[in-house]
Amino acid sequence: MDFTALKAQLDTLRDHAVTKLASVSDTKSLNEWRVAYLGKKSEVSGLAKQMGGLAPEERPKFGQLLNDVRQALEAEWEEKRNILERAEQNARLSAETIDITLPGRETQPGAYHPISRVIREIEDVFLGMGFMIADGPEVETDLYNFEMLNLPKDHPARDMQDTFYITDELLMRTHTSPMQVRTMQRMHPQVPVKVLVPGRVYRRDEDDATHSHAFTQIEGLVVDKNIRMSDLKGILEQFAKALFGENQRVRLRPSFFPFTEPSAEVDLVCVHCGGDGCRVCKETGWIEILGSGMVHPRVLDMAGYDSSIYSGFAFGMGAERIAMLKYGITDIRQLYQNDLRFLRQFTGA
Ligand code: 2NL
Repeated sequence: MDFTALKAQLDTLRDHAVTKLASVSDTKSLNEWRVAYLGKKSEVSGLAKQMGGLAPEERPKFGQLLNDVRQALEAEWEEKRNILERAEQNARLSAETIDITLPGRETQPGAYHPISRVIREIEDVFLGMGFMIADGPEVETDLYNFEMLNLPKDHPARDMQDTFYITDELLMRTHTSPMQVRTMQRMHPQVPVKVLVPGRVYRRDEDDATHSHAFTQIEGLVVDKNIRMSDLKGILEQFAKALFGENQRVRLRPSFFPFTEPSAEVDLVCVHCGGDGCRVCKETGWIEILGSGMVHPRVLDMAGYDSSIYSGFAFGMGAERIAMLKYGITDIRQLYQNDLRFLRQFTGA
């Protein structure tokens, strides 16, 4: 192989490499180009190996030419790499662009369930009057749910018909009174006892628009010396005004509960007609909101408070009933169905 032929091969190779490089359009094929023309097994390296066939005085000259071509191709490669990297970065940047003019995703704010709202509001009222708040188990013993509340073994309220029994001795509480009994036992001999107990209770009822086999009871209890019926009425009047407006009044009607004596049903001026008489109050002008009474002496004595020294009053209401009156809900079942169209109506303050 003579010098001229070898140089011609080198020139062809360089021209070929430059032409090829012009069509390279991504960094992957640029790498392949580099391996093909500048790598250890490349054609340029192949020509270098043939240098040995030249006359000794021609070798440095060809070596020089080879180096010039190598450097020229290196420089071309470098330039191409810069162009491609810049282009690829620009493509990446514009693909990742965030369009800040797009509207945001709508968020659905949560809301307290109307029952939770009523519980909180009533708790606030009674906390303000110095009551403490207690809660406890929904599975209760016969002793605390019935016996301690003056409901002896043969009492009709203990019937399988009315109570969800788990065993002979265990049942789903039918009222929150067991926690009031426990509070009295824990507080004894301290007075006053002033406690409010909100919680779920269970009764074997047929569900309809105004009844549920599981509902939320809120019970209150006060025990001290010299507690009278007028104390009960005063507290309930405060409660009615706080929940239903400053000009509310309450009315007590005689009633019966095994754990209070005397007992009274408490009415509110009809929230619908203001007392004039309408369909809601069945033309009476009054709406029943809770049951109450003076704690039965036997209940006080069993809990540890000597009924010849101490007296007390108690009351109980359904949070569902209060919520229905406050928010104009006509079917109690709406409070348990978790229909968002219903619940979203309570997002306001
Ligand atoms: C109701 C009516 C009432 C009581 C609950 C009570 C509790 C103790 C002692 C005496 Cl520890 N009484 N609670 C009294 C009268 C009525 O509830 O819940 N109507 C829905």
